[in-house]
Amino acid sequence: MKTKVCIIGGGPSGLLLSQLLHLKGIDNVLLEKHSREYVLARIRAGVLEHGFAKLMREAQCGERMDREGEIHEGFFIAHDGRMDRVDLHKYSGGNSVVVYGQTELTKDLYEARDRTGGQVIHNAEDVKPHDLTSSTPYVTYRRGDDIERVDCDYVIGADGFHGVSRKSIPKDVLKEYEKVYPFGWLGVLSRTKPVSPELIYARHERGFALCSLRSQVLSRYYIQVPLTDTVEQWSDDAFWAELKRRLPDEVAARMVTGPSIEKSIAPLRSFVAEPMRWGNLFLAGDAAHIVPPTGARGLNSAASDIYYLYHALLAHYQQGDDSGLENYSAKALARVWKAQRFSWWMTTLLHTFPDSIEYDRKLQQTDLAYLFSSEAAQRSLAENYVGLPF
Ligand code: RFL
Ligand code: PHB
Repeated sequence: MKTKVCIIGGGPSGLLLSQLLHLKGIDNVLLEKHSREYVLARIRAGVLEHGFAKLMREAQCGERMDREGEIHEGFFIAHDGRMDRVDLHKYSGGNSVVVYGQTELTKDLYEARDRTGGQVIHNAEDVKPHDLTSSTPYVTYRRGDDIERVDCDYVIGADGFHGVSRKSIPKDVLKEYEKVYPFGWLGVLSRTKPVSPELIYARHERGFALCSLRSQVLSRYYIQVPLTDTVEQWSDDAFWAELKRRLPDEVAARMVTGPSIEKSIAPLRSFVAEPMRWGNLFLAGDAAHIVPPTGARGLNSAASDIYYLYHALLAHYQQGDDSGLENYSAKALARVWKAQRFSWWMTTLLHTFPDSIEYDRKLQQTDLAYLFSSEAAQRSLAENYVGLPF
C-alpha cells in the first residue's frame, strides 16, 4: 500500500490529524493496534480548550460537541473549609472550556473517518516503522499470518505513551525527562446528577478530590489514592464516603451517589521526550509527553501538536514549504513545557504529598490565599486553563 502520511495510533491525536489531512486531499493511512470497541471503552479526559473545540469544528466533527458539550466559564477550588471560584471568562479575555468526554470526541472522530471513507486499520499487530531517516520510510504490520507494508513520505507516531514510535528513535538522540508522583487518581463514573454545575478541585489533608461531569446525568469523580491501592480495595460505598470527607460539608450533603459504571486507577506522571522529530518520524500527543491530569492539559496538548503538524504538512504538500516541518519539534515542545509547568503547579498546589512537612503545607495554603487575593494570579491560572494560544 502507498500513501503520503502513515499515522500510527487511533486515539484522538491520530484520528484528528487523519481527518484534517483527508479534508485537504492529503492521502493517509491510520494503523491502530486495538479494536474500535477497545479504544472507545477508555474513560479519560473531559475538559477541552476552546482552541481544540475550534479544531474539531474545522475537522467537521464539532456538531455533537456543540450540541451536547457544556461551555464552562469557571470552576471552583475548595480549600481550607471554603470554596473559591476561578472566573475563566473574566480573567482569560472572554474564553471558556468545553466539557465533553474524550470517549464521545473519539466516537465523533471515528464516525467522521467512516463518513469520508478514511483508511483506518484496526487490530494492526506488530506495527514497526522502518527507514525513518530515508526519504522512503515505510511501516509494516501483521494481520493474522500476513505482513502488510505501507510506503509513505512521513510517519506520525500518535501511539500513546506505550507505543512503538518513540522507541524507534535511537537512545543517543532521544532525551527523556520524567517525574513520577507518589500517588494516583481513583476515578469513578456514575449515572448520577453532578454535585455541582461547575468542576470542583478540592485540596484536603486526606488527599485531593475532583468533582467533574460528562453531562447533567453523568458524573465523573476522582480521589487521590496511594500507588499501592487497587480498584478491588475500593467498594463504591468506600469511594463515596472518602470523596465526601474531602469536600466542604455543604457540597458533601448534596452529593447524589449511585453505583459506579466505571472505576479505575491512573498513576500520575510528568514526561517529555525530546526531540519530537527524528528524520521523517514526527511524534504527537501522549507518545511524546504526559502530564498529571490536574491541569486538564493532556488531550489539549495532543491537540496543539496536531494543529502544528497539520499546518506543517499542508504547507509542505500545498506550497512546497518545509519550514513548518523543520520547526515542528521546537514549536510543539515550547508549548508542551508550558503545559508541563502548569500541570506540575496545579498538582503540587492541590495534592497531599506523603513526604511533605509542615512548611510545605503552609506554602500550599499561602499559594491559595495569594491566588484568590490577586487578580494577576487568577488571570495567570485562567489563561493557562483555557489554553495558551497555539
Ligand atoms: P492515546 O489516547 O493513548 O491513543 C494512542 C493510540 O495508539 C494505539 N497504539 C498503537 N497503535 C498501533 N501500534 C502500536 N504499537 C500502538 N501502541 C498504542 C493505542 O491503542 C491508542 O488507541 O494517545 P493520544 O491520541 O495522544 O491522546 C492523548 C490523550 O488520550 C491523553 O492525553 C488524555 O486522556 C489525558 N487526560 C486529560 N487530558 C485533557 O486534556 N483533559 C483532561 O481532563 C484529561 N483528563 C486524562 C484525564 C488522562 C487520564 N488518564 C487515564 C491517564 C484523566 C485521566 C484519568
Ligand atoms: C475529567 O472530567 O475526567 C477531568 C476533568 C478535569 C481534570 C481532569 C479530568 O483536570
